[in-house]
Amino acid sequence: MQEIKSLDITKEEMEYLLLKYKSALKTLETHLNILISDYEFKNKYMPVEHVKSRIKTFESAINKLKRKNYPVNIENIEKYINDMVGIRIVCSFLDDVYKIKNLIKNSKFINVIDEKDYIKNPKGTGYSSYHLLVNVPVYLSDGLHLIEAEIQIRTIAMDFWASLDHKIQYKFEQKIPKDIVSEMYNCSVDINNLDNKMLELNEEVQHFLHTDTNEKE
Ligand code: 0O2
Repeated sequence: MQEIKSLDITKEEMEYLLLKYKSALKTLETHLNILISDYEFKNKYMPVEHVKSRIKTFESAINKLKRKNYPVNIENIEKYINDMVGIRIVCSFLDDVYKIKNLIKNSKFINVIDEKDYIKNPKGTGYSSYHLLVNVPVYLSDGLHLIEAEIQIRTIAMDFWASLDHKIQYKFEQKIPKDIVSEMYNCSVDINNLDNKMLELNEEVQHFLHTDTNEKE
């Protein structure tokens, strides 16, 4: 709390910044829900298990600025913390992640400004996920504001690993013992194998259902 005070920002300014972030989150959530429902209707298939969203706390933004060696001030939060608004889309199978990613990229409403495929190129920790950095249009009384947001798309298996990894990181405040880091990496390899196995099984099931229907006709 002390550090938030040192940001030299009035309560009113902070509330207005939060209002912009909350508006961007609502807009993005609504648009994503529409896109996903439309996909389900047209394909008679729901690739998404659940969607989670959050506004990053100012404490967490300050810690991130420090980790990246930027001076801690409100301008740098707006400039360098591009995931103040965050949405996580958790999918069933590996190929669903790419279906959802393409759905968002083809949307006229959401402007994708950057993307990172941590599934094809996992981070050193073993972290796997697909990240899209987007601009969300928010219309306020003084006109259009483009607010950056991060969309993380991953399978339930990847989400299981990342959630537990996040808890471990939090407990050790980033100073995780080396053997735990290495065990977590090994677990991420197991998770990746499981995801591939589940994808194979699903393809087999689809093939079986398809040939079964064709034989009946
Ligand atoms: P939190 O608490 O989840 O919000 P960059 O400047 O682009 O290299 P940046 O902005 O950190 O760095 O982007 P990156 O690497 O794409 O990661 C952004 C988010 O991905 C993180 O946000 C985490 O949510 C998640 N992430 C990245 N690496 C890991 C990891 O090893 N384990 C887990 N559990 N999550 C990870 P924050 O702000 O760091 O954290």
